[in-house]
Amino acid sequence: MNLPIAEKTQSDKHNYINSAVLERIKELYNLSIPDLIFQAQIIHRENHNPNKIQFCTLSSIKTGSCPEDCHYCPQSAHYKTDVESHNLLSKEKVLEDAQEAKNNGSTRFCMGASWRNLPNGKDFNEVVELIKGVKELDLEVCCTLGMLSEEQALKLKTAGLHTYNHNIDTSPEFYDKIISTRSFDERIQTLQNIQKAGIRVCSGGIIGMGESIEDRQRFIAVLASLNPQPDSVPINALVPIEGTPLADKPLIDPLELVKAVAIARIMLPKAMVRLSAGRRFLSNEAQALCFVAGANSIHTGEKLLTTPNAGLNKDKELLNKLGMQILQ
Ligand code: SAM
Ligand code: DTB
Ligand code: SF4
Repeated sequence: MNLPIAEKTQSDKHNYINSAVLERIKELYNLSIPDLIFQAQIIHRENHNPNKIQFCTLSSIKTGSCPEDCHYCPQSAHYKTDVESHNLLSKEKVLEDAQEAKNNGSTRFCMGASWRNLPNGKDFNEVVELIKGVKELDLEVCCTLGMLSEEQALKLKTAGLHTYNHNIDTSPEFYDKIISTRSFDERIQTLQNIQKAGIRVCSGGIIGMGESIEDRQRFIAVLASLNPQPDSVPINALVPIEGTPLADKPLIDPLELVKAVAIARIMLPKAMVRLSAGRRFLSNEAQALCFVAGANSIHTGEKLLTTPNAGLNKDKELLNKLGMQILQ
């Protein structure tokens, strides 16, 4: 049984996790990859078309100078990285990019901003206009703008926002080693605000930041214990960025990513499982294995938010080789 988010208190981190869910995840972790993928395929085929992948395009509508200290992030003002900061982009530019994303097969357009929390006033009003404009292009509109109050969430819902991305990033226990400026509880609070407003929740995290296997298990267990479960789960592989505290972390073993995808698929059967950052470092074969394990969405385009991505042509070629199609 899932626990409602509201019942989880600040004082007990373990409260985020349903113990039966965690036990099941531990069992799954002990399976061989063939056995794990077999189980994931059963669930995947019961809930999704196994030959279709959703294309989602990201756009960094406000970049850099972020007051948060997320150790992985090139946009944090705490670290010296190559990212060029800019304020909120114009509506013309964003809608042009959204139209291009649509022309290239994306059905979802996700606008990201490097805010601690979405400011009220001029920027808020401009974001509302962006949401309305992207929705008019008949795209699913997603935003990831930092923390959100319930009141703000309601206004964004009215503007036509389909989904909001806000990641828990890792286990509650490892979280404090990665971010000090905003707590795990605050992240959960934002997820609750989004969900209460009737906006779909997209929440996932990053593998490869130096977390233990147990942290990975607990990270997926938190997501799977949320009630309702998130509609979409992005699984990022850390992209080590020069200048950030995680710059020297080695790239994750792709099979660890396959495992995380398969377990997310089994534990969150209805969710879109999105293969996100770090995909460019995966071979075609590793990506194929992730799709077989239940990933059914990718972030496509030449760029993620600030870092290079696999690129549209490569993605189309890959789906072609695999005999798979873009989900329309
Ligand atoms: N500022 C907003 C926030 O933090 O919610 C939205 C943008 S933020 C860049 C979205 C997510 O991208 C983060 O939560 C993190 O999971 C992921 N991300 C950022 N930098 C990354 C990196 N170097 N490697 C992998 N994932 C990363
Ligand atoms: C998510 O979990 N991954 C995407 C999306 N949500 C917004 C962002 C990945 C960012 C990777 C680093 C960058 O390009 O700046
Ligand atoms: Fe800011 Fe988001 Fe980057 Fe954290 S992940 S530093 S909140 S842009």
